[in-house]
Amino acid sequence: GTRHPSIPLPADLFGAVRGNSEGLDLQDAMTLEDTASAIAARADIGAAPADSTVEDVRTAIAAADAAFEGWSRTPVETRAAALDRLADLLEEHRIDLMALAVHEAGKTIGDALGEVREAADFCRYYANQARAGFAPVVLPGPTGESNTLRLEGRGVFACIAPWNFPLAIFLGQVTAALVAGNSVVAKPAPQTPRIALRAVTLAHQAGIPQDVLKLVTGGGEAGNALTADPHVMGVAFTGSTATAKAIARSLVADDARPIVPLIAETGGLNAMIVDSTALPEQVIADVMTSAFRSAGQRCSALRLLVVQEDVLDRTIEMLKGAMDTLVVGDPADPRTDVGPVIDDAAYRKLEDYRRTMQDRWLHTVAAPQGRFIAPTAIRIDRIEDLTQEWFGPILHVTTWKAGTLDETIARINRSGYGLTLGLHSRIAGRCAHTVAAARVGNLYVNRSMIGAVVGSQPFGGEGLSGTGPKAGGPHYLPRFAVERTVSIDTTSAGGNASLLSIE
Ligand code: UN1
Repeated sequence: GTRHPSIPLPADLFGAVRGNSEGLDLQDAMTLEDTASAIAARADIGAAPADSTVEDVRTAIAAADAAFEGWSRTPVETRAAALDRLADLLEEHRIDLMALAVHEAGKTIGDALGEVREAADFCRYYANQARAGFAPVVLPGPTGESNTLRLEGRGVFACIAPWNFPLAIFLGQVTAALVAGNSVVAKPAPQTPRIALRAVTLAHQAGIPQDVLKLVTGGGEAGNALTADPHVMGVAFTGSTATAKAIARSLVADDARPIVPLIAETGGLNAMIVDSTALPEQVIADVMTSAFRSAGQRCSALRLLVVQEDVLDRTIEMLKGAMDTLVVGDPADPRTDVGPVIDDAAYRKLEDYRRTMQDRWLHTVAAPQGRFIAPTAIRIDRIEDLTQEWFGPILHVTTWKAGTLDETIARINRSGYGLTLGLHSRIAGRCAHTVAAARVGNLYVNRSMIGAVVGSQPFGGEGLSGTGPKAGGPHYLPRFAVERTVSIDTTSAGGNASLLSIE
């Protein structure tokens, strides 16, 4: 029969993890087999820390509040150097961290390595951004005046992270807030407290004072206590759109409370448009990665493949062949492509939906017993038939007709989400046109739609997908800070230069 393209084999997957970290070359340090057996040997991850009570959350906020002033006055270089040390520690302890990503979050080994790399990349990127952007700027001004613009921390920042990037997104939020001069109370998702605890321990080891970074654990109750507290001066949140809206409401509920920023990165209904000029093998490889890697548990993941009608049959044939090569199972096994979904509730929800749609299945594959959702492609008639984000390895497929590209993009935009969009086409004008018409934060042309690289592909959406600014981009850090302009009349003080050095 025909040889169908598949997603990369684990060995390639392992090597293909991208990042811009200048540190250790993790590939050379250990073979995949050595890494896998070291991770297997760490299967016992112990009990999860107990959930924080509302009182614990209050105590943590009070400690962070008291520590803020001192940290805020700590030179930017000192704060940045702590992040660089943390990046080094993450690399040094990568096997322990990867083991937690595998055994606590169900990540495959390739994804677990990506976690460590991305977390280290965030540390180094924000450290350098702060060095470049947080020095006071002397502005040109009227003669006889000195004008200086400074960026300073806001106070206690709450960082609320998701379970799907329990190290990278968790530390991305935390390190941005810290290097900008805030103290932080961080809450990981209730599914992944161990890896967060390990990350916070390493951050303290790297020189972040104990009270400058506090960890609280738990679900909605702890989260509410955190965001409703009037001492919290800003929130960074990644998770569901519904929770982001609830947080936004809690931030404005108290009339006496300062107006504080919410940086939210939420869900998506991400589509990929494929036209009849696209390279079929490339399309299939990119669809497989985008829809099924990480068991579809990325907010960037492909949910809706929109194929030009005349290449639909060929695309489905090739997709089926590629799906048949997927290995679903134990994430600690280096051959696995698709691991489990995060918990029983997620499994039930996805499996019920998958079963409900059985008469619309284009294809599904074998999956072992347990919390595994079999990767499945589902035929839908119209773009509008996909009305919610199914956070798992479930791909929807529909069509568009030649001559309706504008309308197709408009219909995709009308979902209200605006996170990622893919386009596969070899018509140059079509790419330019899509770039102009798409309303998404990340548009990917002739490539996969996941795996945004820190510093190169600032990540985040608009509309129901979040507020921005984009993580791993040049505008992220300033949102964690207040801007203060100091203007001094240097003539009335007799030109006394000592007035200009503000203590
Ligand atoms: C998310 O799933 O919350 O581009 C974010 C990516 C990741 C970000 C996903 N860097 O796939």
